[in-house]
Amino acid sequence: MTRVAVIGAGPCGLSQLQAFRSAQKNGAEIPEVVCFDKQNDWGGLWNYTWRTGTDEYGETAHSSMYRYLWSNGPKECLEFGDYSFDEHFGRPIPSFPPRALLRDYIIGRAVKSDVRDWVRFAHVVRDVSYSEATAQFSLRAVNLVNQVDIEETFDYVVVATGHFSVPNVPSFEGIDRFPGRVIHGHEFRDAVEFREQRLLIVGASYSAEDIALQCRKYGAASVTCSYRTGAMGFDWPDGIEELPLVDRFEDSTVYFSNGEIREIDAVILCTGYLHHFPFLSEDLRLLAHNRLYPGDLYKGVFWINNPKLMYLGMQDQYYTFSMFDAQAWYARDAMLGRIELPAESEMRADSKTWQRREKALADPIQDIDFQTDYCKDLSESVDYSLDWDLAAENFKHWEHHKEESIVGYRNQAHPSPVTGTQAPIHHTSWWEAMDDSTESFLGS
Ligand code: FAD
Ligand code: NA7
Repeated sequence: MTRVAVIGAGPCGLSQLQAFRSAQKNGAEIPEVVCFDKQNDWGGLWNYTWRTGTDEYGETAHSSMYRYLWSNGPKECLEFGDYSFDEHFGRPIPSFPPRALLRDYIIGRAVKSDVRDWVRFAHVVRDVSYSEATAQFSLRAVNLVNQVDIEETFDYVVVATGHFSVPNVPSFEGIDRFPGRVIHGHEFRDAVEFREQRLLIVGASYSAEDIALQCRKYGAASVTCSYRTGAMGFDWPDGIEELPLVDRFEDSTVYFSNGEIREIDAVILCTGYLHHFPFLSEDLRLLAHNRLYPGDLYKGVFWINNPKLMYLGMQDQYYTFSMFDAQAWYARDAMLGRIELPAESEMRADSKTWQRREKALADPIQDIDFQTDYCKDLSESVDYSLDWDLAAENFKHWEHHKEESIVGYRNQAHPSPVTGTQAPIHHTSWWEAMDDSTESFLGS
């Protein structure tokens, strides 16, 4: 029997399991699917943990999520085509749910599809290599509970290990003598820790934006964000500012490249993450940074050198869960032989065409159109549908709302691309909502 290994039971891995279950429910014969996850539970990054550094098994702690994290994009831009928020919650809910509700939603579909038995939890994958002789992959994993190695062979491997867990950590002159805390966003857990402190945040993307707002919301004395390429440029609330890149630290004094100087109590490096696949042999390893169309992947999924290896979710992400589904459905249909992949030269040419277009993108609106076209391109070939144009419109409104008010965009509501339902406006403005519990959010 054909065997498929899925590495990771986060949103991408669960999309792959869902894709196979859905085909099976529609009468298809499916391969044996074995999913490995190093954590004790599914959900990937959405499993909040207080742990930083290493987990209970001595493995690197996976999650980069923190307390009080609310969805940073409208839920109507990530909704599953085959499992709506209305179905999960039994009624329309506002557009920007806190972390716990999104995790509940992801897991709700997996529970409904009864795929838990396919997952081996607390199993870390250590080595994957391909043998031309047998035309199979050999995979070694460790059962972290009893420290027993297992080695098995598979016909296909799907890498769904995410790329927001291994921090990119730059250094700055004098930072080694800075007297306060220096952490990466990956280790940030609770904004309350920085109450009354003067905070420096390095970086100018989603993590910097959200952690700056969080820390100020929960009482940081001031937040100075430092950018390398360009400022985020929002109309920040009182107490948050942006300066160009840090030049050097002298004890607790920070000197910036434009000559400004600030006294700082703590530093959070929001400098992004590395695509990191130490468990793959060199010939299978994707080299990429956080971009919309990472290299050497056909359809953004298939490893062109050996398309029996697939990667899910390796893109910079506007779309998340629905894009992962479109990828997983497409990967499934290739594995089931329903889609025939073209010759290597054609795959390379197709990937290059997307990358040329990616290079010419000039602003977030064009980025959104690009990723929408990518999702449509995938989903048009498989039995996965939602109103991508409506989702794209939601994203564009969201971009404008952020420009209008960075503390206010989460007070807006959007229509569902799956059911058409218009979300209600949340009962409390996000800037004033300190309680992110499910009870408080749902108002029940
Ligand atoms: P992950 O969620 O990272 O899951 C990967 C899984 O692989 C994990 O369970 C891990 O344990 C497992 N794994 C890794 N290595 C191994 C190994 N060697 N062996 C076995 N298992 C392994 N998206 C949104 O839509 N909305 C948001 O508001 C949002 N906020 C975010 C906030 C933060 C701080 C971050 C970092 C990301 C956020 N995202 C958000 C984006 C996020 O990338 C996706 O939502 C989603 O979690 C990606 O899913 P994934 O399955 O690719 O990766
Ligand atoms: P991103 O979106 O990859 O952004 C990384 C940021 O870090 C970006 O602004 C980079 O600046 C900056 N960076 C990287 N290296 C440096 C150095 N050496 N010095 C200064 N600044 C640097 O990662 P995020 O963590 O913000 O977001 C990841 C996900 O988490 C995202 O999908 C969200 O949903 C949550 P640049 O612009 O390249 O100059």
